[in-house]
Amino acid sequence: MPANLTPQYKEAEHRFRQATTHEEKLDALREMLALLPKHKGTEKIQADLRRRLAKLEEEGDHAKRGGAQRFDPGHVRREGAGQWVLIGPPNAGKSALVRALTHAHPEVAPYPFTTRAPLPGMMPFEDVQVQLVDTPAVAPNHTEPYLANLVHAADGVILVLDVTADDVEASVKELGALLERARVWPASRPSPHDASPLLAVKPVIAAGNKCDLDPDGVFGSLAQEALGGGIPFVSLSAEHGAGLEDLRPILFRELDRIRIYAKEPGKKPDMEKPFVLKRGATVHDLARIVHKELAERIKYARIWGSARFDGEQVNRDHALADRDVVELHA
Ligand SMILES: Nc1nc2c(ncn2[C@@H]2O[C@H](COP(=O)(O)OP(=O)(O)OP(=O)(O)O)[C@@H](O)[C@H]2O)c(=O)[nH]1
Ligand SMILES: [Mg+2]
Repeated sequence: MPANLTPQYKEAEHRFRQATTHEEKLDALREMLALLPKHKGTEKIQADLRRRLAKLEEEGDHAKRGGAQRFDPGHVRREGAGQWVLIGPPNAGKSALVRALTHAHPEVAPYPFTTRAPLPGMMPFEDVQVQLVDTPAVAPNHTEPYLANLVHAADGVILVLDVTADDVEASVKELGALLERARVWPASRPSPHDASPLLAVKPVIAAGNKCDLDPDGVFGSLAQEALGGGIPFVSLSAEHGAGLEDLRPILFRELDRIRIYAKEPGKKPDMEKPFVLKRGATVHDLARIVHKELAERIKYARIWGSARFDGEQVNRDHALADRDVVELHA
């Protein structure tokens, strides 16, 4: 039986996926449960949401009993156009990659378990910034339990592999198990039938690092084979720079975001700092992030870019396109 989920429910679900704090998650989940149509076709979803809610409430109680708020390494505040979390076995080059692509300076060292806590850095791409989060290694019996939360809340996941390592296949299995614990499903693979609404479908890509030690690409091909189909694979060298410029645009594109330049009537648009929205966002969505109050009053917009002609007037439900210049009219 189809679940017939309403747009309001889907909006709450979207908020749940975007939530990074415990309170935001609880709020969104309670709303999802309240808005879920209650019938036979949604029984499984109801049970799933209730279970998750009970777990979150219990975690909240624990935190309260623990007194003052503790630093939670399982939450890194999302900044910029979107957040990618890098996961991989020890020594794969996760920190070297974050160092090469962002202004952050995580420690890079030739021994395992160098990185002890998540560390975010911002990667410039054209006129936006994309957040990359370096993390401690994933290894049997050594994986930090909070990594599953971090991966679940991210907008995308980069599996970093040293293609020359002799245990690539075991590492891929370990990473697959972490994705499963995190309830993450790679967007590029066909969704499983009867998927739980709490399964987070998001881009998962692989970075085949240390390609400088693999001139014929033989190890790279083996790593790709170990990953199986449906995971985009970028061959690169974090230390020597090969492939990095291929990776940047992929990291922005896979987030499925659009950049919008706002303009006031009679003035030039601000081409320096675009607003970043989900693909499919409308004039009304833009108004909401420009100014909440404005969103209620917005009547129409003029668009330069994807419009049929410059300055075309469109209504508030019009879907915007990447790099549109938009003038909002209340
Ligand atoms: N040849 C080569 N060595 C690399 C490359 N990237 C990283 N390394 C080396 O690999 C070792 C591990 O790099 P890190 O960036 O510390 O690896 P990590 O995945 O962060 O490791 P942990 O924090 O221990 O999990 C270091 O000695 C780096 O110099 C690369 O592209 N080519
Ligand atoms: Mg590291």
